[in-house]
Amino acid sequence: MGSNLQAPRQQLQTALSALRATSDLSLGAVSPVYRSAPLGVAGQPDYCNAVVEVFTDLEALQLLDCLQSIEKQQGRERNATQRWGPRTLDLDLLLYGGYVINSERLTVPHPEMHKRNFVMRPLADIAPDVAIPGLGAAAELARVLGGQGLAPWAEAE
Ligand code: A4P
Ligand code: MG
Repeated sequence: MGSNLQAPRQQLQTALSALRATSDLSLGAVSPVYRSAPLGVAGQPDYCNAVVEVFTDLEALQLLDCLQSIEKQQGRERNATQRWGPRTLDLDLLLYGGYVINSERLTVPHPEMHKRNFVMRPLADIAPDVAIPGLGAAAELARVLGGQGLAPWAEAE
C-alpha cells in the first residue's frame, strides 16, 4: 500500500477497513508504516507505505480488480502520461502465493519490489521467510537493500 496525497496515513487506514469489509478475503498480518522520499518523479510529497497479508480464494486477477476498486473509491486518478506520479492510494499485488504471473494486466512478483526498501522492509517485518520467486527470502533481500531514506511513519502525522 502506498499513498502520498490527502492524509496518506489515513488513506492506508481507510484501505485496510475496505479490505476488511471485502467478503471474499480476510486480512492477515499488517506491517508497520514507513515514510520514504518519492522514487521516480521528484517534487512530490513523501510516501507512506505498508504491506499487508491477505488470505483469499480469489484468482489473482479478481484480487487485482478488488484492489483497483478500493483505489478508485479513495479517489485514485490514473495519469496516463505520468508514471510514478503522486497518488491518494496505490494498492499493488506484490506476491500471490508462490506463483509467477505474466499477463497483460498483472505481473507477479511485482517487478520493482525487490529493488525498493519501502516494500521489502515492511514485507520482511511481517513475512521474513517468504520467498520472492527466483530471488530469495524477503528478510535477506531487505537486509541487502538497507534502510537508507526509510523512517517509521510518526503516529501523529
Ligand atoms: N499491474 C501489473 N502488475 C501489477 C501488480 N503486481 N500489482 C498493472 C498492481 N498492478 C499491476 O498500475 C498500472 C497497471 O499496472 C495497472 O493497471 C495493473 O493492471 P497503476 O497502479 O495504475 O500505476 P502506477 O502505480 O503509477 O504504476 P506502477 O508502475 O505500478 O508504479 P509503482 O511501481 O506502483 O510505483 N515512492 C515511494 N517512496 N513509495 C511508493 O510507494 N510508488 C510509486 C509507484 C512510485 N514511487 C514511490 C512509490
Ligand atoms: Mg500501482
